[in-house]
Amino acid sequence: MAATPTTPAPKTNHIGLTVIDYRGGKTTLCAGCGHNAISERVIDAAYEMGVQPENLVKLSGIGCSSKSPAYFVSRAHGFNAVHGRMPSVASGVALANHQVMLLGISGDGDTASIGIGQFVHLMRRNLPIIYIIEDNGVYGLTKGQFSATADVGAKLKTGVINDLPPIDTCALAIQLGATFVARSFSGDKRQLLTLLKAAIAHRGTVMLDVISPCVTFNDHEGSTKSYKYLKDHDEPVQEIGFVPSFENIDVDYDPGTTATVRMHDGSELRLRKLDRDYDATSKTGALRVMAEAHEKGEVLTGVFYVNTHAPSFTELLHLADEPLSRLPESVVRPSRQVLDEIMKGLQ
Ligand SMILES: Cc1ncc(C[n+]2csc(CCOP(=O)(O)OP(=O)(O)O)c2C)c(N)n1
Ligand code: SF4
Ligand SMILES: [Mg+2]
Repeated sequence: MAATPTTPAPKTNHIGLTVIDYRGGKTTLCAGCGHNAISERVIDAAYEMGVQPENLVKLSGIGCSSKSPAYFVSRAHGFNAVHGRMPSVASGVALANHQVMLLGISGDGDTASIGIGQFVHLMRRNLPIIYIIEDNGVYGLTKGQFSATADVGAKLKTGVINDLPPIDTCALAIQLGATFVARSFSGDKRQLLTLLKAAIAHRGTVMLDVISPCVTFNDHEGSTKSYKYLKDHDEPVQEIGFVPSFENIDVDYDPGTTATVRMHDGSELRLRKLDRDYDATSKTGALRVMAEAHEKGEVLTGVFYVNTHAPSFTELLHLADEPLSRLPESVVRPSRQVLDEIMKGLQ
């Protein structure tokens, strides 16, 4: 008698979850929007790294990009903040519970226009957060006006030309103190996935600017954030490899041309040199190379700067091991006697 065929058990990650456990709701963004590809990579990275969904806090502001957290890891916590104000909500979450993993999704408008004040202060604190800008150079949700990351000379569909210089969010983040700064392209599956996995292993501010074409308002001839422009001008500064701590670290690599960065959890980030000599541990070197590339109209991608030694904001504050949100009132509330003494001191 022939054996009854059995359905193979679904593949699981090292915490026993399947990729389905990391999915979100069905996207309502336009078909082909770069933001959808980023959500897919977040799902893959969270699955491959074995992120505990209930330990993840997804935060965003307002925009098509800021809707994205609804489309991945439904089992996580989520907070959709006011336009450009996600960093202050994220800071509050990190202080209330420094054991959760923060993932902020913003847009170029949300970050570099209305939210720039909050963004710069977030970057200088090195708060443990992965902050992703889904960067399409326009305000997609409000029908495609230029944002502050649009390049000089970029053209809208209506023929309007941008004559203001862009804010380079990566250069700004490096200058201000973020400790893992990278740029990628939503169409580069491999590079983006590797960067996201390394970002999960980092403890400090990860600022990841992902060029993410808006197919409805900014994917035409004359745009510098279109799929075609990126395909023609994307210049990776290095080839990126990542070996998570729970995998066999002894995989072959060429140490002569590869710089290895050991991440906080013991994982290894391997940066293999390409044509140009790029040192991702030098702030000044990174800023110079980025400025030179900008003058040539190249879109550099890869890890621009990484520093695994700087203390994160929560370490600087010497917070108690037990998260504030879990401490009982009997511990966090001063007694009547203590309050009376304080009041006496004020008289
Ligand atoms: C306080 C406030 N001002 C303005 C708006 C209108 N508004 C909504 S989304 C948006 C810009 C979104 O652009 P971006 O962050 O780049 O996201 P995208 O839609 O391009 O992904 C603006 C100006 C708003 N919702 N709230
Ligand atoms: S309008 Fe642009 S940014 Fe918004 S969902 Fe559509 S393609 Fe994406
Ligand atoms: Mg935008």
